[in-house]
Amino acid sequence: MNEVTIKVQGMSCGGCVKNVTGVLKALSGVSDAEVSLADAAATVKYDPARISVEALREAVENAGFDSPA
Ligand code: 9UX
Repeated sequence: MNEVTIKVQGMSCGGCVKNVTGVLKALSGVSDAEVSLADAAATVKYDPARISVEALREAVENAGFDSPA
C-alpha cells in the first residue's frame, strides 16, 4: 500500500471534507483517506496496482473540486 498527499482546492466547510473523504474511500484500491480543510489536501492510502494517483485526482475533480498536480 502506498500513501500520497494530493491537493484538494475549493473546499469550504466540513461537509466538503466529508464528501471528498467518501468519494476517495469509495474507490477500488483505496484503503483510507484523510482530508484536511486547513491544508487543502488529502492523504490517501492506495494500492498502486489497482489505482493511479492521476485517477485519485480525477475523482476529486469529478466531485467538483480542484486537484492540481
Ligand atoms: Mo459545505 Mo461543501 O455547506 O460543497 S459541503 S460548502
